[in-house]
Amino acid sequence: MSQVTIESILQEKRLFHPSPEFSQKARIKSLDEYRQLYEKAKADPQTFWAELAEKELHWFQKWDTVLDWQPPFARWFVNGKINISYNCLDRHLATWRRNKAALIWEGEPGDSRTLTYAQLHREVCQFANVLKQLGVQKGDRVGIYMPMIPEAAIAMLACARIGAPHSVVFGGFSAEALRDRLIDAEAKLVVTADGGWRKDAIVPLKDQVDKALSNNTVPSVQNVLVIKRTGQTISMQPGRDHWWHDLQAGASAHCPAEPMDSEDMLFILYTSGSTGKPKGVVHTTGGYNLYTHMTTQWIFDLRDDDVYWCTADVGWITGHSYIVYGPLSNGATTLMYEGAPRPSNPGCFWDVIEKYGVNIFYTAPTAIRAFIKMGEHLPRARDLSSLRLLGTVGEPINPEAWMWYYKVIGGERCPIVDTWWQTETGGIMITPLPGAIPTKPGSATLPFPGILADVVDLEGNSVGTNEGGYLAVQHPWPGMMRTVYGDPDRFRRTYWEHIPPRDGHYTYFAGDGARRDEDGYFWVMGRVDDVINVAGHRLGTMEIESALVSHPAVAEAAVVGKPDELKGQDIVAFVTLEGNHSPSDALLKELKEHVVQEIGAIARPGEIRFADALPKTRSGKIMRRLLRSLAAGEEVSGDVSTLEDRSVLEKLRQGGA
Ligand code: 7RM
Repeated sequence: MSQVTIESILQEKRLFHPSPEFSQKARIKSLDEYRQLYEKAKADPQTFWAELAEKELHWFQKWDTVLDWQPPFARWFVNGKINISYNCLDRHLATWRRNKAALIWEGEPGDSRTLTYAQLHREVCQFANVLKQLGVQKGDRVGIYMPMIPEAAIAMLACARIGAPHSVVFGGFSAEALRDRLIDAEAKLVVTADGGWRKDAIVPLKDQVDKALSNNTVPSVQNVLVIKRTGQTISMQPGRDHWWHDLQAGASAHCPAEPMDSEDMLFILYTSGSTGKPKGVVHTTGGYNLYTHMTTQWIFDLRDDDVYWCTADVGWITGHSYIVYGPLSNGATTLMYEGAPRPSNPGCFWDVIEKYGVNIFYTAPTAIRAFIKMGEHLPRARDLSSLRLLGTVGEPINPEAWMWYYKVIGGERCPIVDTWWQTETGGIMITPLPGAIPTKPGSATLPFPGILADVVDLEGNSVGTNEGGYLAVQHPWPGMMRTVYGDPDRFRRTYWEHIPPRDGHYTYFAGDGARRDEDGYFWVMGRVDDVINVAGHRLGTMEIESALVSHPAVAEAAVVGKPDELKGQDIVAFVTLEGNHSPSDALLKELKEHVVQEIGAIARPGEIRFADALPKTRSGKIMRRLLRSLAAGEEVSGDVSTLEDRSVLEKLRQGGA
């Protein structure tokens, strides 16, 4: 894979226009229309968002102030009363959509299920009543640790319905990682399943929950609600653990949606940063509902007869915003898939597209690169002619992968929306509007209306055309995170103080490097902090280092990312050992396994290198820049004058064990 470099970007001149046919039918039909919207929103963001909020969402009570901005704390639609579960379900029931498919689920192995809006509403109400029966009240946090089954979405919507913020933990995280998150969120109840299917094997989710809760380390958790999925034997702790199907049987399907304050917390979602433990990103109700609603509608150009498929897991923000809330708020048909491409079924994605006639397909560059490797013959063997729009998210897409996606999957007829955004932003920020904005392979193009994105230096000044800088946002937007759960100070430090505020004017620092070309198009280069993006999964180097150091054999660890053809980046760990341990293949394996135990399989280091010492500055800081070059197999360039002991570098270059 070619790396995303300044040179490759400057060379990329190809421009792809949407077909006139696509543009004519699109929600936003031309570059002019986009520019008008953008200028309108820029001139008066509050009126722009207020008009959409009024027109597009149901409110129990209208707000009295559109935006209260006490930097860096924003409140949108102040004193408005709204419920996102109502907007995703109830309001569609009074229309012809009542019996429209809301959720199509394709499970493993070969299971499937379709829920209409009326059926989904019914199950969500029952689930909400069961939560209440188990003592969950408005404001209580609920942990959700689930496979990709309809009940994951049902649980989220049920929490939203009664005003209990959810905190979904990706089912691939370990018991330790789950425990940390449940403790931080002080969850009162956990929703899980006996197991989930993952690549021909069962993930024992309930066992992990038992482990996470063992020895009463999470005293806040009073009940565990278990969905039967795989049917394997699990242990049920009397009084604490309950089968969903038992309780569902007696649950009423009537449960009015609780009118929530716009700024009531909707969910916490943990994400990795450069320092410390993962942060609990807090999103609230009204602004998030509006932002995910509008971005879904305009970016995916949703029409009522579309089948829309986003391949993310609900454990990530993409699953929250673009499998569940955004599509359902729009009354769309959203597809949820439990499976993943694997050797026994490498063409499964194309089977799903053909089977359901998927029109809109949203996936990650890492998946696209894996498809390329598996071979063109697989998608070519399926009828993909239903597709009319493609999307990518999670990491920069290299132009070759973009071209392959465009040609082989999209048949050169589908626009591609390369969508840049983050857990923190709640929804997509920089993206083509597919009928309006011509695309360039590798560029996320232009900001969504209402988003004042820029590329700046560390003083907050815009940098020149094609100059590198930091991706930043100048004005609050409805979907932005409100705080770090329990740590408002960390919120301020992490996002609002890297670029010093000037005259009370605050700038959001995204943590990505970027540049803008002569057309104003954004080219996102990747993280500028100690976050590694492995196959679209965001991991903090420090988390992995802490996991390694918690092993008795490890004295010190430094983790960096190295370019990887498939995953974008892979994890390389440099490790020094305690005196009584020596490098061996067995220890290497053990350390990798240890990281999996501590965090989850997504954090398994691709490579561990044993070293005598780590390169440090005179003040004792690990010189990651050197390690990154070493990991990538590049010549160590640049200034090494601050390196304390040059012989360390020599030894590392020669390679450890
Ligand atoms: C949605 C999501 C956020 C980080 C972000 C970037 C990277 C995401 C793109 C991208 C280039 C894109 N949330 N990123 N999308 N980089 N082009 N279209 O991924 O919180 O998990 O990660 O992902 O570095 O800061 S996330």
